[in-house]
Amino acid sequence: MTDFHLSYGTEVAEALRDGRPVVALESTIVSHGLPRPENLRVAREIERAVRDAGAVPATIGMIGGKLVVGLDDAQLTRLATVDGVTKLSVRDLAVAAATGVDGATTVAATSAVAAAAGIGVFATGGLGGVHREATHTFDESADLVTLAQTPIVVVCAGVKSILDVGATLERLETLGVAVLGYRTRRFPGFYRTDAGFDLDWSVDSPEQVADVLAARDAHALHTGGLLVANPLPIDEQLDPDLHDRTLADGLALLERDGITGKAVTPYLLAHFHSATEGASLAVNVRIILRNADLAARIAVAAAARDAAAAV
Ligand code: PSU
Ligand code: MN
Repeated sequence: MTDFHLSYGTEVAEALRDGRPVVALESTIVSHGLPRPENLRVAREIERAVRDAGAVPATIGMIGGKLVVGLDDAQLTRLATVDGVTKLSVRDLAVAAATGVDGATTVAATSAVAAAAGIGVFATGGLGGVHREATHTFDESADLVTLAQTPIVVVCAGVKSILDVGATLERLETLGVAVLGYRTRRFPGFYRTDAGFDLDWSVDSPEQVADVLAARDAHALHTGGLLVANPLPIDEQLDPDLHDRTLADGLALLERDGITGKAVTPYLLAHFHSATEGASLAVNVRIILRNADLAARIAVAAAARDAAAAV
C-alpha cells in the first residue's frame, strides 16, 4: 500500500508537514451511500464539521486514476455528481489507477490510503461487516480484514444495521481490532442507538482515545485498527419499528433482484432512503456529522499529545 503514489491537497500536505490534526474522510459515502443532490451538500458539511472542531479534513478518492488525499471542491463535486464513479475497495486501487478511472474509496481503501499518508484518524458513518446470510454467501466487507492490518482510528456509529452485527463483532475480535464505546458500553447499531451487544471497553473523552494511541505507540503495538463506536442519542435514532420493517423489505428485494457483491450495501442504503421517505437519510447525515466532530477532537487531542511529547 505504502508504494502508492499519492497526491495531496495543499492544505492537507501543509498540515501533515506541520504535525497539525488531520481527519481522513471517505468518498464512497458521497458517491454511493447518499442520494443526489444531498450528497454534495453533506460532503461539504462533513468537511465543515471537521474544521469547526479544529482539524483539517482530508477526503480521499481517485480522480482520473490519481489517488488524492484531500480532494478540493471541484474534485469532490466531480465524485458526487458524475455518473460512473467506481466504488473502490483496497483490491481495486491498482487496477483503477492503471485504467485512470474516477473512483470513490470505501472504509477499507480510505483506511489503507490514510495510514499510508500518515493520517491516524478517520470518520465514517457505519463500518462494513459480515452480511446476514454470510454463512452461505460468504459476504464479509473488506473493511474488516483491512482494519486488522491498518493502524488507524475509525470513528463510526458501529457497523451498518443491515449486517449481522454479532458475527461482525466476533470477526473484529478474531482480527484483533479493538472496539471502544464512546461514553457507552453498548455497541451502537448505526441507524439505531443500540445494536444489542455489550462492549469490553469504553472511553469518555477524546483525550482518553489519545491516551490509548500513545500507549499503542509506546508498546509498538502498531498492527491493527481501533474502532471508536459513537452512538446516536436515543431521541435521534431511526424509529426501531420503521427500521425493522424497512430492513425486512430491503432484504427481500435484494433476493428478488439478485443483488450481490459490492452492490449490496448501496442498494440497501438507497432502499432505506426511499422507503423511509428521507428519515433514514436525515439520521445517516447526523451520524456522519457527529462522527466527523468526534474524530476531529480525537485528532486534536492526539496532535497535542505528540507536540507535548516532542519538547
Ligand atoms: N457508512 C455509511 N454509508 C456508506 C458506507 C459506510 O454511512 O455508504 C460505505 C463505506 O464506504 C463502507 C462500505 O466501506 O459502505 C461498505 O461496503 P461493502 O459492504 O460492500 O464492503
Ligand atoms: Mn460485500
